[in-house]
Amino acid sequence: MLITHAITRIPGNDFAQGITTANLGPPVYQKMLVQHQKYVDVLDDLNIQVTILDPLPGFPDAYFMEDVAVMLPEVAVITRPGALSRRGETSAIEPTLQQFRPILRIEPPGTLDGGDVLFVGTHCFIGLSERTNQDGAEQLGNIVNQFRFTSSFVPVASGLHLKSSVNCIGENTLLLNQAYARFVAFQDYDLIVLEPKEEAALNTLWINNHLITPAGYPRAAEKLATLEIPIIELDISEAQKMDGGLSCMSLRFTMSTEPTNQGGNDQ
Ligand code: CIR
Repeated sequence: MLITHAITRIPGNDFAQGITTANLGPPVYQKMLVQHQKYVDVLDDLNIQVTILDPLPGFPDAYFMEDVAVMLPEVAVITRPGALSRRGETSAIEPTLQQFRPILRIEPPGTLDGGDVLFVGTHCFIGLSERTNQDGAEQLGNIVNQFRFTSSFVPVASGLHLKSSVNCIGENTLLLNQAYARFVAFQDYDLIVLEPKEEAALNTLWINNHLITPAGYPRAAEKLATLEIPIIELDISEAQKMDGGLSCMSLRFTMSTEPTNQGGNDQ
């Protein structure tokens, strides 16, 4: 499926106050802005029309757009983020989403972060994590089922979100860690497994027949090269210091009316 649109938000100068468990040193705002702009430039180069929102004061994690909504071909589902400090981000994204899709919502007591939602073709894997609870996962499962997607739940035992540890990087190919490589749920796919010291590269994006991967993981880059599609490496050191990766910094979707066999905001 061709991704035609993305929504990003410029990180605010309070971004270092966001939630983080990473121990990678203090993040630098100017560097963050430069890296974020390069990320937007890459989407632009892939012919994606990027809507760039202003920083959201008081919400230092708000540039991690992926967590606040799940895009289906017919609707946008506004999530209910698991972290209390991020709940208010959802009302801020609503006017922008309304320009593209009718809105549905995850309702209390459900919680759900978009980082826990992985589309592979017409299947939607939903991670049960510290951010996404059973009720939120069931609500999203019911919604995607109404729009022709199947769904299943996957426990998230390590990493922040499901997509910290497994991503779809080809029509039938998953990039995952050693623990998920043993999961029954993933055995129907071609698997590329990364070793623990390169797990940060698991959050690689497959967009418009390109792979966008974080810079600095040579073994991962070698394995990705076997897929023989163009690879773009991006330095995202400052987002990584805030527990972020490539997928979280945009909400990606298609406005194409051509029939597709894929959906959701991830391919
Ligand atoms: C958080 O803890 O919510 C942010 N500091 C990082 C969110 C990263 N989002 C993602 O991986 N989808």
